[in-house]
Amino acid sequence: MAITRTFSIIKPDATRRNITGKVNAMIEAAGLRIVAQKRLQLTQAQAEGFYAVHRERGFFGELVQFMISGPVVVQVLEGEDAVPAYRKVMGATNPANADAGTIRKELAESIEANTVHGSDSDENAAIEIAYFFSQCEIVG
Ligand code: RTP
Ligand code: MG
Repeated sequence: MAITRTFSIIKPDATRRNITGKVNAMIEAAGLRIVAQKRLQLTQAQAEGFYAVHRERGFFGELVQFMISGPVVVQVLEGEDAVPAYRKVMGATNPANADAGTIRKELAESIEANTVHGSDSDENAAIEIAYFFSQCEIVG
């Protein structure tokens, strides 16, 4: 296994409920290191650009509105096989289907307000990290 990076967003449902620390504690307990982090209010254009792959899906408009409904925390996580490691601790997209002990099972409100985003491949992680962070903001 190799030390790699993934990109994470703590979504507006979590900032609204003031539970970003709980999410970070679960990330760190899973052995991942937060090597970059900042709180942002996404613009509609930023959210649409970030989720461009979902443009044709029925939930795109609602997803974008949700993602700009409050602040988010964007993060770079580092660890052994970080992409699958983070998806494991996130749990299934729909919290109703997520395993016990995962972030979405323990904290998420619904399939949309599901508390966190995590990259789905190393290739997309690199693209998503570059969308929000410059090299000098990431301290491994
Ligand atoms: P994410 O990209 O946020 O890490 O989540 P994911 O891979 O588990 O899910 P994905 O299929 O990429 O969907 C992106 C986000 O869109 C919202 N969603 N809503 N209403 C719906 O049926 C629906 N399906 C997906 C979720 O917020 C999901 O995280
Ligand atoms: Mg996804």
